[in-house]
Amino acid sequence: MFGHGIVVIGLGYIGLPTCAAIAGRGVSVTGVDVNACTVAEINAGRSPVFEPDLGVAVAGAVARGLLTATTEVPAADAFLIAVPTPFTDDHQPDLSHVHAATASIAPQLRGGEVVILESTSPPGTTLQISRWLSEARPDLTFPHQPGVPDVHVAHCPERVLPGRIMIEMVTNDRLVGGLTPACSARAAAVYRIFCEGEILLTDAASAEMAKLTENSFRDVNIAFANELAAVCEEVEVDVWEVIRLANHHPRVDILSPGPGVGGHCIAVDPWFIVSAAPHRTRLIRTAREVNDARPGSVVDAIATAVDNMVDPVVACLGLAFKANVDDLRGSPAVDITGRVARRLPGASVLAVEPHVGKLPPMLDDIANLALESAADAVAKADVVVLLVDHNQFRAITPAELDGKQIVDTRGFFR
Ligand code: SAJ
Repeated sequence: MFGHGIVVIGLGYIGLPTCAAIAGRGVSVTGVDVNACTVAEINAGRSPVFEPDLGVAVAGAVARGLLTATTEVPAADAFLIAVPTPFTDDHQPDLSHVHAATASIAPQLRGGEVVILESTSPPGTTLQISRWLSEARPDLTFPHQPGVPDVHVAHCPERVLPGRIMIEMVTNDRLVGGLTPACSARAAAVYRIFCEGEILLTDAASAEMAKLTENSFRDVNIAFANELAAVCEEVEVDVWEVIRLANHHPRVDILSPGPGVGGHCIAVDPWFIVSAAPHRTRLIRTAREVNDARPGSVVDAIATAVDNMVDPVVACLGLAFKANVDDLRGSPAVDITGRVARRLPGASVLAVEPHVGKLPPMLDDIANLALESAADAVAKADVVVLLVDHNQFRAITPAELDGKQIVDTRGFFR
């Protein structure tokens, strides 16, 4: 069925593991990326991104000749688009990468292919892809047009959790939303290659909304936890104890407060719902605002902790956007660490991130900020700020923290 191969466009945290999963089942796949360094790394059998078990899967797939990377889109039977869908400064979806990927597929179409959008996208994007393709290829028919289309188009959103991608890629249930039922059937065949979860057939717009809904559900729940944390601080009650107790109720399941919501999914996707229906999304928008306000509250708490100290040393534990990943994109911990160093020029700020060897560019030009090991940073610190609950920080003993001010944004040291 896939004798002319499968092409995956975008070789990041989703596209590359998808390539590895397909190749792992013995099916030939070509990965395409605009970044020539990424392409060269993969062709040398190495994964440019860290994710458990991905490196070994890429090495094996390349060695067996089942995975090749390139910067040019070749002809294929199936095209999967896994490129970023960020938002603009005013929280509007930026579909420029999806548009560019679609434009690069168009010249390769002969008829009979399926084009699948995996990137999380606002409602209507899959239909838009079909329209873009038909503008580029008026000689072919597409599913938004009457009749049997030459090319099928579907949305199959990725739903894997960073840190567990290689497992969830195979075991998660998969939403497959075609612009027509025939599009769904064609796209489902691609996922049957490697997906052991249930394949749920639906229409494209429902699949788009379902994916956005999942991440908004989580964002609203985290905002509730973060608001509770602020209330509990005010009334001097331990929020972690309150949530632990409340979660013993059989129908209550509150998530955890933290320093804010990071990454490139949960902090982004709710805005796609807001932008689709601005006057109907008071709750979803407010949740975003509550979560986005958290880093500022943590910076205030640190400023209060160092008040009256002379030449204080502040250790900020963790820079990643969440525990046990090396991904610093959209991380509240990076934001907080940078803001603390700038707001307290008399303080020495020690950033600790066991997963990176150097400070990220947005932090490396701050004079009073340096990268330090956990043990040394804690030993030198007057104030210890726990930002990310990495397993490595479990090694820090109560004796090491004795006598220091603690700002624990995740209830880690309780
Ligand atoms: N966070 C909290 N409190 C919590 C849980 C998370 O503050 O109780 C914070 C984390 O520290 C992090 C952020 O939220 O900064 C997001 O982390 P996450 O682990 O909840 O989610 P992501 O962004 O790594 O992955 C999510 C997943 N979506 C859901 O769980 C509904 C994943 O399945 C999606 O595939 C992914 O978004 C995506 O790509 O959309």
